[in-house]
Amino acid sequence: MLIESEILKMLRKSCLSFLLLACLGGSAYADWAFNFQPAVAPLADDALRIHNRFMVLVIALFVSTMAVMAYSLFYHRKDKGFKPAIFTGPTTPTLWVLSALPFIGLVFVDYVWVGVPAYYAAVTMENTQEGADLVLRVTASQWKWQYEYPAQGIKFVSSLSTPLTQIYQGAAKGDNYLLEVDNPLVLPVNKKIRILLLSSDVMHAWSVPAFGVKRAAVPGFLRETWVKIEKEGTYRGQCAQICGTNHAFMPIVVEAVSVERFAAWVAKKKAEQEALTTSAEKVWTKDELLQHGQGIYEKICISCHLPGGVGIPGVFPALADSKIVNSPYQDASGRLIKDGHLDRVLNGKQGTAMQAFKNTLSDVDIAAVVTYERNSFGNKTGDVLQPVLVRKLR
Ligand code: HEC
Ligand SMILES: [Cu+2]
Repeated sequence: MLIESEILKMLRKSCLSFLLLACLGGSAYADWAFNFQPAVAPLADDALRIHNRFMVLVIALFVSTMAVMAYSLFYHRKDKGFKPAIFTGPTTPTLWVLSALPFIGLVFVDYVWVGVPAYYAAVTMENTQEGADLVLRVTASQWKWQYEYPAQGIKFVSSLSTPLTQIYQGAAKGDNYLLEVDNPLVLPVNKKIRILLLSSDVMHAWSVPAFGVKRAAVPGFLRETWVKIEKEGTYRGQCAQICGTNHAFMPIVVEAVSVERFAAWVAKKKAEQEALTTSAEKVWTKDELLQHGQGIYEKICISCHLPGGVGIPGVFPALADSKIVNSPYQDASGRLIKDGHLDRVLNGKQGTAMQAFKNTLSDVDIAAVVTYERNSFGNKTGDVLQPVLVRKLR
């Protein structure tokens, strides 16, 4: 690997000097990085190694063929009186050998140096189950990730936390612009993590370059991949499959921590979830619900229904003055009204971008956001939906 990295280093240097000479005064030198993110997992090591070998081969071929061509063009040119030989392929045994040798050599080098490792890398990539210490279920949806640890009984949603002002209103951009989330995924280092990938709407892809992991989540299929993170740290990725207007707004943040810190995090997360269950049982005041609901709206619903609930005519309906939002969600006998407000939020609308939120939002979240919508944007139903009722009707 020494030669490969030396060559890459040289390449980087020459690219840099060229850039510097061409346009820069030297100030941007330190910011300019080339090559992949450092690999912190076996799959990324493999991918990087094979990629580098390919690069070495391709560059060697490019340089040698171009050199022969340039030499021939220059020294065998017509104005030097050079008479071209006319033949269309090897005619003598010597020529046959000279043609066959590079071919065989190339096939051999390709096969042994790149093909065999690539084969093993591909097999390793698919070996998701053997020796797995932990199972993680990832469900993609427009435009967020839901992470679930079935054995630990933990489930949460992770979505973009970059303020909208930075995106739309020209506020100064943070260091991790569009690469930051509210609830990062937390994983232990040096454990094999089997990742099950699902999608609840369209195709997405879970991709973290430092792990060498990039796998599409396809609706109706269960896809798998795995990772074993070898170094503690924060790693960032993004959805890597164009999945709609806010495709750029579903980043992935992974905190890789020691096994002990992971255990502590699991305990904390479980306690939080239990607190959530108890808080769903109490009676909430209207103000509490409105405040919490506004938070949920601004985090999740605003990307489609927009600030002020104005929507985009013909694409995302306005919630301001919406018939559904301003009509009851429950009939006289206390049953959920089909296509009513609560039903729409719980169950979504099949075949549209309005997804079912019953699996990703808690009773409190749903009660709050529905109450908020019914009493905001000029809507004045005045009613309050309690979390206990959501639990009963969901
Ligand atoms: C991915 C885009 C998207 C997101 C995010 C989204 N919605 Fe919707 N929503 C839609 C679409 C599209 C419809 C229209 C569905 C249809 O054709 O009836 C809709 C319809 C609705 C309606 C019915 C309005 C009407 O008059 O038809 C309500 C209520 C609603 N959404 C609430 C919410 C809430 C609450 C959230 C956040 C928890 C949310 N939506 C998040 C796309 C979205
Ligand atoms: Cu996506």
